Amino acid sequence: KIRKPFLIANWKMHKTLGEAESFCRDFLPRVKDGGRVDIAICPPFTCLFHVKSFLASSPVKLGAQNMFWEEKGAYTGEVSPVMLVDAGCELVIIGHSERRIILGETDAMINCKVKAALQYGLLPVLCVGETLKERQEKKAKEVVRKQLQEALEGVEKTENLVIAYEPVWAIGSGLNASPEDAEEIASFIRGLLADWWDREISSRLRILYGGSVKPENISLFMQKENIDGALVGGASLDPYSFAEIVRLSV
Ligand code: G2H
Repeated sequence: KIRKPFLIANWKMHKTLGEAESFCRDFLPRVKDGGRVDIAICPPFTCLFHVKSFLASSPVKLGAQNMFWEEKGAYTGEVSPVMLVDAGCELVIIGHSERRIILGETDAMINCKVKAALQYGLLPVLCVGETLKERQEKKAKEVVRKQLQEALEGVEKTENLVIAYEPVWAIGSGLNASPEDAEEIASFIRGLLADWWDREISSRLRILYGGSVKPENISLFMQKENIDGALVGGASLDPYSFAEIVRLSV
């Protein structure tokens, strides 16, 4: 593959400090040579700084699952890009469907977050994906195109971007998309970016699949031309299963 595989653990709202520490002790020795694959862990905010302390001599990067777009101010309950950088983050997940659906995050908010991440030197991992109803109505591409277009409105072409295609119906459901369906959308996304930006940049951007990825199915996704890795939820909570996913992704 021309693009280096990227495996990102999205812990969602899981793990106390103690549990995060025990994950690191079991997981990190299994991924010592980070040469062939990029790996990141996105713990909840409360664990970021603690997890960072274990990553010092490891190739694993630290990421957050969300952030606000302002640097500081009266935004009760929010966390800024500067705070994430300060805690040791290099990347941030933006626009995950759980935030869109449960927390009411809009494409306009996601656009502000993508811009803020780039401005403060964080790699945005932008999530897009259709619901089951939209897929059944054959609107998957239309939905993904709109989400991407609005999230990237006014964003200068950049290589500092990762796109995660996560069909909502495949998330945490145990029902993964077929690798063929995922590849079809990944290739559609790469085509859109080639049109909007340019072919050169689009061929270098990493597009990940997310939704019930596990050791049993990761290789099928990685075999696809336009899928360059995965955003892993449930299966990333267990250090052995996430290490196995990393091992099987190259
Ligand atoms: C999709 C994915 C990680 P899971 O949300 O972002 O979660 O692997 O549990 O489906």
